[in-house]
Amino acid sequence: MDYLADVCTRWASCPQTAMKALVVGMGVSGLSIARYLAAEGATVLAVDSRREPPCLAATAAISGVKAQSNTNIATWQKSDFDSYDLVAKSPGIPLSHITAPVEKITGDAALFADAWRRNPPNTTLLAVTGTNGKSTVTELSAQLCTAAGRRAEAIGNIGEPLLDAWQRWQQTAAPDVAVAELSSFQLETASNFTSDIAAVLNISPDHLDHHSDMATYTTAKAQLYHHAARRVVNADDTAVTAMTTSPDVTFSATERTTAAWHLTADAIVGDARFALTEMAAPPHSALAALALTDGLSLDTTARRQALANFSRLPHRQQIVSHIDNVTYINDSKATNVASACFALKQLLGNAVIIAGGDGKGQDFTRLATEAQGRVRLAVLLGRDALQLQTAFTNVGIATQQAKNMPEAVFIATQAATAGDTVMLSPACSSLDMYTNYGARGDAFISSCLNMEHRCATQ
Ligand code: UMA
Repeated sequence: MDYLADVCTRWASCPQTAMKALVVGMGVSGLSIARYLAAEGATVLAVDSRREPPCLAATAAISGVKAQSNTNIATWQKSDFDSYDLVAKSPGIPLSHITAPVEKITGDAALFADAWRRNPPNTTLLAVTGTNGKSTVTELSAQLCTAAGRRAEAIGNIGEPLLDAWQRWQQTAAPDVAVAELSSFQLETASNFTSDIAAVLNISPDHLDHHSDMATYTTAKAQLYHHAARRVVNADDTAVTAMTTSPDVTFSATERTTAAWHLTADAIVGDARFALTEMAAPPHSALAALALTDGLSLDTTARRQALANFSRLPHRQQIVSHIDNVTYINDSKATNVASACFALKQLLGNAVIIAGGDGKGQDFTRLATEAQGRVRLAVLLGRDALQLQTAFTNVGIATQQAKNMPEAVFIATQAATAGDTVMLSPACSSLDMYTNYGARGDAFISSCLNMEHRCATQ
């Protein structure tokens, strides 16, 4: 459905000073939307279902904006939206919670695209979405550009809301290159999103509590290609290849391929050869980032340097320690099976993995299959440890249960041998044991550092 048919028409037909907008959600993106719309001259009411949403005070402080917490628009009738020209939702709010006419509904990505169309900066816009790896690819792409002397920024779902970046660019200069990470939550209301280069990295079941089904989720992601000047496509992912009949650049993690960029056992090969041994970046993400920035004529030595110097993002295949020639990786952000499989595929050599938590009813068979031939022991934690045990045992992988993270790291350290990796990649949500995946990752890191200290003093 064409949401916001379109904000573009709406802006054109409605004098902006007369525009009445409802902003739903007062997190960081709700705040950025309210700030942007107010600056455009609209009168804004911002609402949030929470009593004390994170950005209540900051939103209330904007001139022209009224902030109202403890207001659940999921209970509103269609007619309650009559007095608003525009209903701008925060990404995390499911469309099904909003009964406003669809043509009124928009979001930060659509508003950003509209602002860009009306006043294009002298910036090359790269756009990235996908189920897994999008933050790393976004950050790495920006770093490849920076290393080659371009002023580049990573924006969007990775951290700084799109409209905050947009408003900042009105005060200071816009960058040469902006790499925008977009989630399916943003894309579901952004049929107008336009970019110079776009990549959908991969698609696997995720966020199905937000999108009603897999088709809706895939359709949201596919919006990224609709108005992209150059489409970068993962040739290994059938859901992605089905999104466009005219890819401009392809990449593949298999050796026998006709893709422009591909991964061999020891290198990424495209317009040049990039050896994996000289790379701190995860290989699959490096492959996608090189394909995404293909065409920007970035210097090859600079790209090699950026790949070698890359610091992995917190909790995403983040290297946290080296003990006795064993590498310890924190991938706590892997809260589902697809994400943990993605990390497993990128391991060089054998591994001991730490997995488990709240399995959210997932089937762990695929995880166990992916682990075959790579994982010598699975150390299992949390509520659904027994389900994981069954899946790993079925494919002949040894398992051991641990009561808590320090014990899991201890068991993993005992089992690992020189050249191995110990990786926390839980495939589960953390909420049965921790407040969030960050707290779980932090527990892993401190357990690794304790282990490092213990080994050093032995
Ligand atoms: N709220 C309601 N009613 C509801 C649900 C939520 O009022 O029914 C309110 C909440 O009370 C809260 C506000 O909406 O106050 C939160 O909005 P939000 O969930 O959209 O979060 P933001 O703080 O605006 O952050 C969002 C992204 N969050 C989500 O998409 C869930 C951030 O991505 C992003 O960094 C930020 O915008 C800037 O663009 C986070 C994320 O987890 C990191 N993203 C998902 C992912 O990467 O998998 C998509």
